[in-house]
Amino acid sequence: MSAHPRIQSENADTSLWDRLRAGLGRTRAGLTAGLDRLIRGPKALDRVVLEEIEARLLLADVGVETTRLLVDQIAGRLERHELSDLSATLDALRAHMIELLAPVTAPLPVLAGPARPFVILTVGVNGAGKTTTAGKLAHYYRTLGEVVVLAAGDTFRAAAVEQLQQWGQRAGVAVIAQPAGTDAAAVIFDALHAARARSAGLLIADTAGRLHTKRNLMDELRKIRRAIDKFDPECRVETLLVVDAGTGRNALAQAREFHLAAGLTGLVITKLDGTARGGVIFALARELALPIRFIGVGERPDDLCPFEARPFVHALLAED
Ligand SMILES: Nc1nc2c(ncn2[C@@H]2O[C@H](COP(=O)(O)OP(=O)(O)O)[C@@H](O)[C@H]2O)c(=O)[nH]1
Ligand SMILES: [Mg+2]
Repeated sequence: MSAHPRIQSENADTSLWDRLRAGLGRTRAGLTAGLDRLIRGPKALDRVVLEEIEARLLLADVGVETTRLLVDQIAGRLERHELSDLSATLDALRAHMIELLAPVTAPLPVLAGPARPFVILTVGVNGAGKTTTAGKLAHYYRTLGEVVVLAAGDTFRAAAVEQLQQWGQRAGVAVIAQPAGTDAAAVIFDALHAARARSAGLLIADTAGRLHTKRNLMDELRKIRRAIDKFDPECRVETLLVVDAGTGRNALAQAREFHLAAGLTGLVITKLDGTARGGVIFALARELALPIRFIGVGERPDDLCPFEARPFVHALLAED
């Protein structure tokens, strides 16, 4: 099992922490920029500040219910005069946010048996970042010392296969592919044999998100699962839904549908760097209760962070 590098703490100057912090910059700015100007002089915090925080949480797509939950907890403490200034208020908010995200903090254990690779399937709608995430994951686990094989399971366009091959080259990982139009389940079945032949501990399979109907898409995912079972019913499979944070509440609807059809085991939330609406992670955590395995904070191989509640929240609500 690979040991995940831990994001030490908000104080440690690790590159992982830097990327996380940079990646969350837009959401952080939306949540915190100029908040201190609302509090003038020795005047204590009041309802106005709380309303401002509430509005900002909503704008960041934290969601109505989750925002209410967070704000109510802060309001109670304000009334009891437990929070003397903005700093204390943000501390309290962070603590409640960490509580919300702690249950979905669960690093992905890559447990491969003898001659039986662990399988990661990236699934999700077109453009969510599946292929990019498959490539980043290959890089990530390769850096941890795993032998990794990539499978080009998006067989709809030649360009999708080429995109994954480029990622394979960058990561120094073999890519098993067949010409566009081949059955995806057959490609993945092939790739499983290739992984076994290379004693690979991990097979990461990309899939298509653009089948003409939802039904076709879900049938295809089931067919892929059957191919893996046929290879070895004891194979452990992580079905990772890749969702684009910028799609806001839509991410929730997608996740529910994919969960029903494909039985998700984890989430990757991508493009947090490109949005001020990174708060959607709280709604996803509360409403789906699925482990958030990784977050995407850019387009480079290193722009993938294992998800951990505490550093995430500290990067999100840092006082600049
Ligand atoms: N900024 C940013 N761009 C990303 C991230 N993940 C993916 N992308 C970009 O999103 C676009 C779609 O990604 P792709 O992997 O092709 O999506 P797919 O259709 O789900 O396979 C590409 O231009 C990627 O470079 C991310 O975390 N941050
Ligand atoms: Mg793709």
